[in-house]
Amino acid sequence: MDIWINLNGKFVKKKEAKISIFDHGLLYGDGVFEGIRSYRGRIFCLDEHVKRLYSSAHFIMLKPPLSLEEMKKEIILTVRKNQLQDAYIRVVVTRGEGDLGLDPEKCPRASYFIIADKIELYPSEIYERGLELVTVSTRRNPTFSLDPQVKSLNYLNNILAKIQGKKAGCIEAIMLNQEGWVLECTGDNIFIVENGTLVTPPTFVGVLDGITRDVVMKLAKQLGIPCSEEVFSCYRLYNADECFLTGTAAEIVPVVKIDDREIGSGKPGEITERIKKEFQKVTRKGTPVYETGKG
Ligand code: PXG
Repeated sequence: MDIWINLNGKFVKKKEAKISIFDHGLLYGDGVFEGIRSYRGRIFCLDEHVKRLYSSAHFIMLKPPLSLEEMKKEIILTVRKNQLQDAYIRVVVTRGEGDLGLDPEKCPRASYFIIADKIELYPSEIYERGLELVTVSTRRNPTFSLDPQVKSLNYLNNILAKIQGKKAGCIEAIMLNQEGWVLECTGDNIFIVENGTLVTPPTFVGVLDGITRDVVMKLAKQLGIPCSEEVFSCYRLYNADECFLTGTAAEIVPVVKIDDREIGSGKPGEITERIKKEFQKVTRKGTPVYETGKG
């Protein structure tokens, strides 16, 4: 079935949704993006995602061609136009068309597009049995080179790590920083459980301030599970009682083996399962797509 793409505020069919080969988003990765989900016709954490998109854009001095509030409306309209209930939404803002040359001033108009499509989930056995992961040698871009908070169109650092992980037979890979501290995966944050306490790396070591990560920390508080942001090494990772990943696409994924070491019992942990259940409940509380009068 054809899907409708929102290209600069106009709905066009997938086949006709084209951007210039001179767009600096393509030529240089000069742009920003967000990945968002809707559950049962409700967009989860819409405000948080759009805010992060605009913060990423602000950091790279890119002015989206519409306001934050207008962008939220366009996202809602795109999900509605495609009559989706459970969707994966990709919002991209690029520097726009320009001459060759890095200079962003060569691009007079920023461009944006929104894709809302059916969500492709990881196979269910991954959630039931848990993931096996490896740490890879590709280090995460340091904050002083490109702040990992910026969800830029240049994801090559993470793609290189993903390739390494896949070559080792894993669908995700754990990235470290230059000092060897555990950071996150290529598109997911990481948590460990130690003696009943959740531990996740603090954002200052160079991890994305993930929206799912934040939701999980809030859920842990409500459930009375202690949670702390701490820098940790592979030693603590291998010896944790439990481990799981968080991300918009993946939600909560148990991890049962890392670098050939079993984590805890080698099965998805009890606290991981509790968090997963609670997370599924909160995803029902997103912004409704079909109830408001807009559009
Ligand atoms: N770390 C990184 C580096 C990410 O890119 C996350 C953690 C999780 O953050 P959220 O806010 O989603 O909880 C991300 C974001 C995809 C895709 O299409 C997903 C992300 C990035 C790029 C592509 O699956 N996840």
